[in-house]
Parts: sequence; C-alpha cells; structure tokens
Amino acid sequence: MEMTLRWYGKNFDSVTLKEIRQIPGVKGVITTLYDTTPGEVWQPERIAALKKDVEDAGLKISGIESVNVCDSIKVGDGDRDKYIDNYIQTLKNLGEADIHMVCYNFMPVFDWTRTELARRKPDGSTGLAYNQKAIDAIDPDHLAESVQKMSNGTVMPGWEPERMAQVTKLFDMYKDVDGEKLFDNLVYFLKAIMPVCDKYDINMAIHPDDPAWSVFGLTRIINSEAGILRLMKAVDNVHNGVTFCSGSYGTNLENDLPHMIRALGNRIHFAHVRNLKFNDTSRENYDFEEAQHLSSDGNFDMYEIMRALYETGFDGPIRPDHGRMIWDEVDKPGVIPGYGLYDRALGATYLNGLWEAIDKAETRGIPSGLREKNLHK
Ligand code: DNO
Repeated sequence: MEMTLRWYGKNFDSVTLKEIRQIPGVKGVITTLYDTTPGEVWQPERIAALKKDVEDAGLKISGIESVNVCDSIKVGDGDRDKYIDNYIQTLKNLGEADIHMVCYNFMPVFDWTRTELARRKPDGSTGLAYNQKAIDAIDPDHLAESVQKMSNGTVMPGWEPERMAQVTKLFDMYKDVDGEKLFDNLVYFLKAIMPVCDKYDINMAIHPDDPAWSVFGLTRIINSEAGILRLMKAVDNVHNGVTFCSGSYGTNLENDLPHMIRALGNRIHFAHVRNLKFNDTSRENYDFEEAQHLSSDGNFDMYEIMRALYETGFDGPIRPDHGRMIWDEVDKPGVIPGYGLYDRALGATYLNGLWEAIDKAETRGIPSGLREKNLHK
C-alpha cells in the first residue's frame, strides 16, 4: 500500500504540501481540481500545473478524489451522453498525465452527510458527528437554511451554498429515480468509460454512500456488501473498482468490514481508513461520531481492517480519513471540516504502524496461511 494524504490544492487547503511531505511515510497526495464543476472537461494545462505543484514539493499524485459525476449522468437525462463524453475526455487527459486512480461517488444530490461539524469530545478536541433526530427534524423544503444553521458557517464539500440554492430543482430531477434506475445509470456510465480506462490503465474507485442508507428520501445503492458486489459483477472489469471507506460502510453496523474487504479483493483500488464511535444505535436516535483512528477509541477493530487489506495483497493508495480538530487548529483559515493536518498525520502514522506490524508478523513466519484464502478475483 501507499500511504497518502488528501490535499485540496494550494488555493483551497489550509495544509501545505511541505507539511504533508514531513509526515513520516507519506509519499503521495490524493488531490483534485476543486474549482471544476461536475460535467466540465479537465484541461491538460491545469492537470499539468497541479502535478507540477505536487512534484515540486517532493510528492506524487497518487490519485484523484474526486472527478465528480454530474447529475445528468446520475439521473440519465437527455444530456448524459454529452457529459459522459466530457468525463471520458477528462480521464484521457488524466491518463496522459500518468494518473491512474480516480475516486468518484454516485450519491444523489448530496455527498457525505453529517449533522455536526464540531462536536466537542471529553479531551477538548472536536470532530464530525451524525444524529438521526437532527436529520429527522430537518424540513426538506427548508434544507438550505437548515444546513447553514447546522454547519455554523463552515461547509462540507458537496454542500456549497450555490448548490444548496438549487436544492429544490435537484430533488425534482431525482423524483423518478429509484434504486434500480440509479443502478442502471451507473452501469451505463461505467460501461461507457471502461474502454478509456482500459487504454490508460485507470482504476475507477467508487466511494460508498455516507451514511450507508438513503437520506431525505433520496435513494442510495452503494452501501452494503451485496450492493457493491452486484456492481462489480455488472461491469466485470478490474478497472471498475472500489474505494473501501471504513467510516462510510461502517456507519451501518451490519456491514462486516473485514469480510467485505476479502470479498472485494483485487477490486479495491483505494482505501479510506478511519474509526467511528457509536453512542446510540436505536433507530430513532442513531448517533455516531468520528473518533480518533485508534481501535480503542471507537467501535472498529482497525487491526482487523488493515489485516484484511494486507491479506488481499492491497497495493493501492490508502489515506487516513477525517481527523478531529486538535491543538487549536480550528482557528486556521481554510480548514475543510475533517481535513486538518494534525489528527490526520497521527492517523497516517498509526496505520503505517499497524501495517508494519502485520507485515513483519507475516514475513517472519508467524502462522497465518492467509494469502491463500479464497479471494474474489
Ligand atoms: C468525505 C469524502 C467524500 C468523497 C466523495 C468521493 O470526506 O470521503 O466526499 O470524497 O464521496 O466522490
């Protein structure tokens, strides 16, 4: 595996490439052209400039998160083929720049959803949290205002005010899109882009729905082992792969994360590894918060997750995921919720430590016989 950190680009991120370069074991960044609009072609000069920024800092681009898919493709309207052609052109431009992993999602209207961006923990740090009652209290007709109130002025990617201003129109676009239609539109999109992915060896890595269920009555389909394996089968090409995000699939405690990793095997092209702490699992008041990465701080066994990745021979980019705000970082301008420096750096170091320990146990002959396990190929 290749340890990376997400970086939003020099005009958007409060974290610098120099800082990232100083985190032990981090060799690459996962980045994007954050100011492009879904549907637009990424121009070769802009990709080259981004690459130069990263390489001048002694790092490499390990992948893109995200080339967002526009709503026309998701709902399958009359413009979708035009936008798919644009997406193919963007992939070609990325392939020619020697970039081979692209993360994207297929969630209707919203990307990830949290109800609090700065819930205070006993140690004084803050982190993102989700509470079902807070979601249920939102009147979908006044979503834009509610989101603004919830987020206290900071904005989660995908929830920008310009987008929220159009939320009624967006909901309208999806009114006839049920799970089957969304799935068919996703398959249509993937089949159309596979030839360019084959040509340039680009691994597409779909990000799961976060949280792993429908929100505000909008259907969601990439949130369970059965759902993701169905997609792998429907477009059975190794370039049709997965971002394995423990913090997203893990929101639904019925998802057995190590089992899913083994079932997906070589279709995992990118991993987001983080922990969650559940405070209430009753349906009405389901409540979880994003915890420190350590197993002992949350509900996931991070060792088992890393071990499952190791056993499948995972060699793609991995990143620590959202971090808490610690050491007064919250006061830094431009910090994107969940994407400060310090806690993510601690996460990277912890994950590297787990990996080293697993690797040494394996290569020094501590019993396992694990590699021969039945993996999905
Ligand atoms: C949240 C992220 C997501 C992810 C997109 C992929 O922090 O993991 O926003 O980047 O869903 O397209």
